[in-house]
Amino acid sequence: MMTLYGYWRSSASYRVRIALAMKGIEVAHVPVNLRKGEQGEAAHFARNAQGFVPVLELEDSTRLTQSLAILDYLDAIEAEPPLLPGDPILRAKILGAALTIASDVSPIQNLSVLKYIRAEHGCDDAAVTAWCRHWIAKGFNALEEIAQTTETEFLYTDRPACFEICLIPQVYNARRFGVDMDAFPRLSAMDEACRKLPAFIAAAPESQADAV
Ligand SMILES: N[C@@H](CCC(=O)N[C@@H](CS)C(=O)NCC(=O)O)C(=O)O
Repeated sequence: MMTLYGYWRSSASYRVRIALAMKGIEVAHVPVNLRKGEQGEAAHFARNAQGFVPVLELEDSTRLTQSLAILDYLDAIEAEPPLLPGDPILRAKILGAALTIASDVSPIQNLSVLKYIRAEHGCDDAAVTAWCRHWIAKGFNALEEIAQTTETEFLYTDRPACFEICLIPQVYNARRFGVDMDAFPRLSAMDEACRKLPAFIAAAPESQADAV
């Protein structure tokens, strides 16, 4: 069995958990407690030189990092349901929207980034919250604009794909930081629909054994 090193509230771990559940792949879950700083311990750096979760360890001990690369691996070993379609243009559009979250929005709220702006730039709780809200809303504004032009239930498809796997964990974070989701009706509808599906329920932070 493969092992997923993750954290219940980590959005990148949440993405991988959704993909695993959608594909019906069972893994062993090993928590790395980010609040306690376990990602900075030597044991975890040996798994991921960046000190991030998630890490997917294969049966032969090969370790994969970066959630979107892990999703790509899971699509390669288990085709159904596909996380990205075969059509090259649709594929690029879905991946582009997913990367808007995974590359442009999510990293700016990383625990290490927030610790840095607190320690080096004197940001207090209010400033950190304002920072997170600003960058999430900026990304969501662009995605909502795209979503207003498509007629599918989800962004470009009628079932959740790679984009929604990135969106739902980011909406979870948006709520934590008090982003007004009423400003994003299409994204909110996708979030509501996904969170009713068994794979998304199983992968949700509150369903994890290490949730506190
Ligand atoms: N681009 C990476 C991001 C991974 C990442 O940022 N993980 C966060 C949790 S969501 C983390 O481990 N943070 C620990 C820290 O910032 O110290 C991916 O998609 O896997």
